[in-house]
Amino acid sequence: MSINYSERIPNNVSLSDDRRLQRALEAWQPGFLQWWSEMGPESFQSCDVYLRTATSTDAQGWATFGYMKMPDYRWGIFLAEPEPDRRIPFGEHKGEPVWREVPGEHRGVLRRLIVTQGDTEPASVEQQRHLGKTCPSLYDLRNLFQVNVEEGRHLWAMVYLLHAYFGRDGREEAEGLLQRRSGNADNPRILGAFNEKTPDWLSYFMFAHFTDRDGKYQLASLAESGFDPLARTCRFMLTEEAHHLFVGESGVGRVVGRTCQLMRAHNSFAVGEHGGIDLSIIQKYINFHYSVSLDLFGSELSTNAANYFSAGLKGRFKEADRTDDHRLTGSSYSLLKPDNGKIIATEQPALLALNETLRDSYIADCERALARWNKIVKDAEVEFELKLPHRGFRRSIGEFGGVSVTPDGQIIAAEEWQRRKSEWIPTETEREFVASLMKPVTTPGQFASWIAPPLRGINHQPLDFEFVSGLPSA
Ligand code: BYC
Repeated sequence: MSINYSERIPNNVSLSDDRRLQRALEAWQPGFLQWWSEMGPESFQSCDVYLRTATSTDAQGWATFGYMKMPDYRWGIFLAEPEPDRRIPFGEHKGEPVWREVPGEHRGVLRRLIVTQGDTEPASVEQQRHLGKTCPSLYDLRNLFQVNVEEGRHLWAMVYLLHAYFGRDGREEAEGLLQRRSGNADNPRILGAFNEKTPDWLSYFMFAHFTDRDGKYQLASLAESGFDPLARTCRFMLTEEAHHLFVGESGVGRVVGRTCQLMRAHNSFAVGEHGGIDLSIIQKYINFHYSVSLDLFGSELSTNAANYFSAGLKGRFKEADRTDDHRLTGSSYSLLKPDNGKIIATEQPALLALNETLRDSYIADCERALARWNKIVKDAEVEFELKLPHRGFRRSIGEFGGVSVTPDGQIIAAEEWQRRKSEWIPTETEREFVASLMKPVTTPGQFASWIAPPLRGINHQPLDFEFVSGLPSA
């Protein structure tokens, strides 16, 4: 592996041997740094943050911890090591050697997939840029920044592919990734969820849990790709993704834990006056973020997805573990869809239903995490069960788009849904209440009233470790 640590861009893609690519990336880098200073974490750029940096893909290089200022983070390009004699694992080209270069006939589609993936990474940094000012602890602040710099690195990963394999139009797309802005009416990010606001830390933990988890499933599908550079890039990104999901799941779990503790102490479901967030509000946040994230999988029946699969560009989650023919010609899938006011199961070609197949894997994963949150509730001896809403609830994309479905899966009239929506998703008053709790806590070892401390610190550090120092004065 050729890593030249003295380079400005740490990498394991022999960048120093490729002058053309090096020049392209070095030309892009100032724009990236400009974007980071404009759209990255607001007010904290000169703080010292205890960060983990990937300097190589082996176990040691990848867990290097130390203080640094975020703009000095060494955003680098890392691909998982190549698998010798890797074969395309699915689709019409199954069994053929993987592509080391872009197959000409799939160039446009592949570029589009890479751009869509790449677009989410800076978008999430933009969505989260205000959060530092209301952090519930230094531990959480540090985790937020870790996630942010890694999303920046994931952008680098996709830009590397665009620069290295797509020539001039790749370079233009890489520029576009720095131009679009989350929530901007004229030039928004590509996918819906990445134009939503992340106004408070409960939203942030929900986003890191539900929306980053879409990232896990999409990256895992792209990690199967017959275009080997994409597969290897996504494999390495997945190792970073695990920490983001940990931040989300443990963050929500700690809020749930604190709420239950307050409920027990005050013998009441209403913990707002004691500085906690009621379980009923947490449930509404779950409903909101889960439904937004379900839309990210695209339409249930998708010729795009069928084409990606048949062409060998985007596989299924854990493709290799599946025992079918990996081509899906002639297979069917039982798909739920609304029909005349009811939700019915219909047989559909499996090839067309690949987005739904991936959504199924995601939903099963969300169910497992939900069970872990419910265990926190149960262990606290509180009578309450958190639930995931029905997959048709509040959807904008696909078969359920615009259909008024309740969390328990009943189709109702649009007016009734509008009348009752305050039972299911956070009201303005509830959002304002959550916002009112968002007071920064920056004393090492202390945590906001609405969230329990984590079990342990990062990298075996004690909880009162100064995870971020040199904070701006309030
Ligand atoms: N919003 O056949 P359809 C992550 C568009 S998250 C807006 O239904 P397809 C991360 C679609 O583009 C992972 N538009 O869907 C998480 C198409 O447009 P055109 C991101 C949408 O193409 C947290 C039309 O509707 N990675 O990494 O099969 C923090 C019909 O398309 C949406 C990827 O998404 C939507 N929700 O699948 C940081 C992987 N859904 O052609 C990072 C790459 C669909 O009519 N992307 N549309 O203009 C893909 O694989 C596919 O593009 C999708 C959609 C799965 C997103």
